Amino acid sequence: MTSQLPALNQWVAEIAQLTQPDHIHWCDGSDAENTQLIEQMLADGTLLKLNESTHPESYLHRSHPDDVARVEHLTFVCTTEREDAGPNNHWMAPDEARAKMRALFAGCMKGRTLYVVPYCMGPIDSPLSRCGVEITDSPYVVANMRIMTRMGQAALARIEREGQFVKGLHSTGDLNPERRFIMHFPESLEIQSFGSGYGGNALLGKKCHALRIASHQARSEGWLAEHMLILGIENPQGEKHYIAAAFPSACGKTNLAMLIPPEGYVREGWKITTIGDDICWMRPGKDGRLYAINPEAGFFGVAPGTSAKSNPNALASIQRNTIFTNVAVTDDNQPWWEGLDARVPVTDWKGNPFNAEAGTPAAHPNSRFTVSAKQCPSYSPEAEAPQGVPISAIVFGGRRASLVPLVFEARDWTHGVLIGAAMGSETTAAATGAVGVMRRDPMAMKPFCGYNFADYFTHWLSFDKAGAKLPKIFHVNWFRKGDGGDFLWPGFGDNMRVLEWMLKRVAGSVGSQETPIGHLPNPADINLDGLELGDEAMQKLFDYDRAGWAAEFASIGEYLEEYGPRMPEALKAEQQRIHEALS
Ligand code: TSX
Ligand code: MN
Repeated sequence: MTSQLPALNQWVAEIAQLTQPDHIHWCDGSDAENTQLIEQMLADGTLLKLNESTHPESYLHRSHPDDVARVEHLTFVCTTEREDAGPNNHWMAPDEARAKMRALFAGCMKGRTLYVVPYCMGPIDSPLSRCGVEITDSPYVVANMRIMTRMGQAALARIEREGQFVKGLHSTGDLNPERRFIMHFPESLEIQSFGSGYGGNALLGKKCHALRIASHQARSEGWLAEHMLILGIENPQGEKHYIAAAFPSACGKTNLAMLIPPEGYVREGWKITTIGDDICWMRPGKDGRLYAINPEAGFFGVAPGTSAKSNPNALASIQRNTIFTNVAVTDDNQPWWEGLDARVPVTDWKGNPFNAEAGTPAAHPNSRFTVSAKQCPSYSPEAEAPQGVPISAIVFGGRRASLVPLVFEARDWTHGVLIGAAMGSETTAAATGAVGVMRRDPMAMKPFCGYNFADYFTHWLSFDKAGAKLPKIFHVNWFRKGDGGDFLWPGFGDNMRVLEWMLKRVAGSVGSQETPIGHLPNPADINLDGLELGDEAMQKLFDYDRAGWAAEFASIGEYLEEYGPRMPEALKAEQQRIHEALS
């Protein structure tokens, strides 16, 4: 098979010439094709079938033990000018990168099948969507791309119509970490990934396309490609609002996207719906508001910590038609991970007998589930709307044991951009090993912005122009601890109370305490019915420490200096204004 687009046929022929596959398969995305691929992967051990009665049509994949996460030190943005990639990216000259990758790809598909995977990021009929084609030699990648994107015939038809697509080339190679690179060429809309089969490195539609390449494209076309969940809130009057939120890893983005409100809220008729849990593309509409789509079609979620308590909607989603990667297995062949329940698994993520005494986790801390968003009970029909959903509030957040209050609101757009640029989070054991160290991660985009952060902040500021009806910007912290070391806020479903306050602020129906760091809630304006917060919680969650914030703003100033002379003056001025107001 070939396509009706000569440029695509030519590219596939060129890559086949370079990589020398035994077979070429153009993916149509059909059920029959998927069934055939799954059977093949079961036969060669790439997939293991899980318990059919508890988890119908679900499979376990065990990756190479050295290939379990994204590899930031091997991820490059290859722009002509080094400065365009910025200090936030590793850079390599495009010619040098191409030569390096060409040598790796030469002959790498001998004995393998080359799959041509056409995909669409976003609803197939949305003007906000963008298409790509991934060439890969991994049937596991094909099966995951089928869940995570609109993959196959319909995407190919759109690509043939538009004539433009992101070219993604991927091979697992020999999985040698010494021969592993993830290269991005934003100027020519190309991605080349070699030597890893892991999600973020291999499912090129996700981080590589929908964030790194798309952020670059978004800048030149006047939109935003962000690392944000999107959720819908419906109040008892039936009014719907949409919120986009960015958090660094380990802050529970997927949990917030699928939040179940406290009982009292449900009884009154409040509803939360899920549009997306990871990526948000937004563009100003004719009315000046920002309209958002989720470019993905599925969830590639972290398994550990997912339970009936932390996220019932996620757990319900993954009872069938799910690909699990690097989880443990129980004696009756069910997937298991730390934090799921009290059972003890028999096999660890590497396939070895699990030894509970050894003190190492049974599931890999970065083990994952891949599942269609349509299986999520809270999935919103609006997620398929071609025009997207209008965003009423943008939320930034981080994991901060001290200083940062539960919620505050930016004074205006520029202040909000500064709050996003200054975002920070404390590391957890799962991420690094060093626990509790504050890392700044502007807009949760540090690993994903495909161009210079200084230019990125300038781009964000540019949305504040005549006729714009921009969302309000908030900052939240679910992770404030008391002097005794306990979390002061119950979090999870109770975060609904904070979301409700945001909507009241959007409606203009409540006031606030004005402080140099922004608008803090009057505690009486947040519904705390049914919660028992002590004096320490009330004080620390709803007040701010002036001296502590003065030190924080000094640190923010130093941090922003790192992005050099391209930093927008307006952002530096905003930092200085607040720093002075605090001293
Ligand atoms: O996801 C979380 N959210 C957002 C939920 C919508 N987590 C888990 C983070 C790891 C991914 C949270 N953890 C949240 C939260 O709001 N808050 C906390 C901290 C916390 C942990 C446990 C309790 C309270 C707070 N309480 C008990 O375990 C009883
Ligand atoms: Mn993410």
